[in-house]
Formats: sequence, structure tokens, C-alpha cells
Amino acid sequence: MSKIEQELCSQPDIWLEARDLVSSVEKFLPPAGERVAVFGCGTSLYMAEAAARWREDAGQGETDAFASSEFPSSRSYDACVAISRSGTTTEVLDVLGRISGSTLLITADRDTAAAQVALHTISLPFADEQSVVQTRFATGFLALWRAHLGHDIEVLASDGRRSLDAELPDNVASYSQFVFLGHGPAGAIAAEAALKMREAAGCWTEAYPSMEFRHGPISAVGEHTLVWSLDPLDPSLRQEIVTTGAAVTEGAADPMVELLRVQRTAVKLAVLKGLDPDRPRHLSRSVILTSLGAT
Ligand code: F1P
Repeated sequence: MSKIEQELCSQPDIWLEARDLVSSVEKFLPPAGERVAVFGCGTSLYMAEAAARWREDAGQGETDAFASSEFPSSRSYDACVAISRSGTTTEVLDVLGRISGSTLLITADRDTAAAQVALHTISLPFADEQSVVQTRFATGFLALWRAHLGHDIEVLASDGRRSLDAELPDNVASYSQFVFLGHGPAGAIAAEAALKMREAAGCWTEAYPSMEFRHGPISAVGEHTLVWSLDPLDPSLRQEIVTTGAAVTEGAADPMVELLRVQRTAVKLAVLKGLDPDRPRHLSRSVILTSLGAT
């Protein structure tokens, strides 16, 4: 069994562990009312976007999310939160080194460069991973964040267990294009779902906020496409997608729960294609640049 398969199956347990950590680290998490920026790269960027949206939806205060490389130095926030499993990603270190004020790093490994620069660090060593492709660190962070916002992680974990056994879309290997959709936090999770299919299975994938799909992307889909919504689709949009000849699948539960089905599909496709889902092409556990702007 691949590392990613073992790690993705452990997510419901990791979510409960992350929830149990909240009481001891709550003092470092941004309190209600603060203006907050959350940032990261790759998977951690999409987790930042979902976390920002969930925080605002919970009425906790204005929350922006940025790719680390696009962090706007001109703005000032009450607190800046960096998400990085490795704690070594160059662009994350760069932002932490340039901003002043309250900074918090959420990472899997406390003994890394980023932890030296951040004012506070919360580490989730129990969620660390051996696969290059992130699953449980990402959703473990979200479980911690959402527990802090008052979300019921127990329910998510039991729905997550069911999702690990739920059916996957039929004939996944027959599609050449995968389009992920979602509204609100589910839009960020859709972007992460698309990334998982690229990293683990080398697929051609896209992600859009659900209602943006009509504004152009719909022109490129057809019988070769699987459209996968991370949350329930608007019925009229669903009908329009079906009319194109594309297949549709949609999550009925929380997008973080539905993500497990996508992760499982990515692993299944990788195996069918003869790829190693733990070792994506051209990708390492952490992107470390010799100088910013280098490739
Ligand atoms: C960020 C990241 C991952 C990606 C790969 C390379 O890592 O871009 O999203 O899957 O592992 O690194 P990190 O800053 O969260 O360690």
C-alpha cells in the first residue's frame, strides 16, 4: 500500500487528534475580531483559502488568504498565519522574514527554519506525512482551525469514515479532463482536489467557483470530462453540465469529507496509470529555492 493511501485513511483519527489539541494552543490562534491574513504554497495555499472563508463565515472577522509569493507587504494585519507542512518552503520563509507583528506558523515539524522566524508555532507532528503529496497534514490543520471556530469535528470524523468506504465515480480512467467546483470554502477545497489529481495521478484538472463554470469553462467540456462538485450543485447548473455530455458527481456532505473521495480517486487513477502516487513527477516534499525567482 502506498504511503498516501495509509495517510489519507488516517484522516478521521487525525481530525479528532487535532481537535483535542485546540484547548492547549488556542492562545496562539487569532481571536474573534482580529483582521487576519493566512498564507501558504500549493496545498497549504488552498487550506489557507478555505480557513479564511470558514473564519469569515463564522463571523470571526475579516480574513484574507494569499499565495506566499503574492503576499502584499503594503497591508497591515492584526495577525498573519503561515501554513507549511515542511516549514522549509522558501516563499513562506520569505514572508515570515519580511512582516512584522504577530506571526503564527502552523506546521508538522517544529524544528525547522520557519519556526525560528515565526513569533509562535503550532505543530501537528501526528499529522506529518511520508508521501510528497499532502493529505492528512492539510485536513488536520483544517480540523484544528475549524474546531477553534466551533465546528463539530466528531461529526466530520464519522462522515469521513463513511467517505473512506463510499463508492467512487464509475470508469474514472475513461476521462481525460476533470473539473472541480465548489462554493465558498468548498471552492478552495475544489482547488485542492484538482491539485491532488495533478500531483498523484498526473491528470489534466481545473477548479472554479461553481457559478463561474458557466462563464467560459463550460465550452471546453464534453463526454471526455468528469465534473466533480465538492458541495451540492445548483440544480439548474447540474442540468446544464449534463447537457454537455460530461459526467457529474457531487458531494452531499462537508467538502472536507468529500475531499477524501477525490484523494482515493487520485490514488486509484495513479495505480491504473502505473504511476507512484507518493512520488509525483518534478515535485519534492518542499520547494526550496536557491534564490527567490529561481526555478
Ligand atoms: C507546500 C508544497 C506542497 C506540495 C509539495 C511541495 O509545502 O507546495 O503543497 O504538495 O509537497 O510543497 P509546505 O510549505 O506545506 O511544506
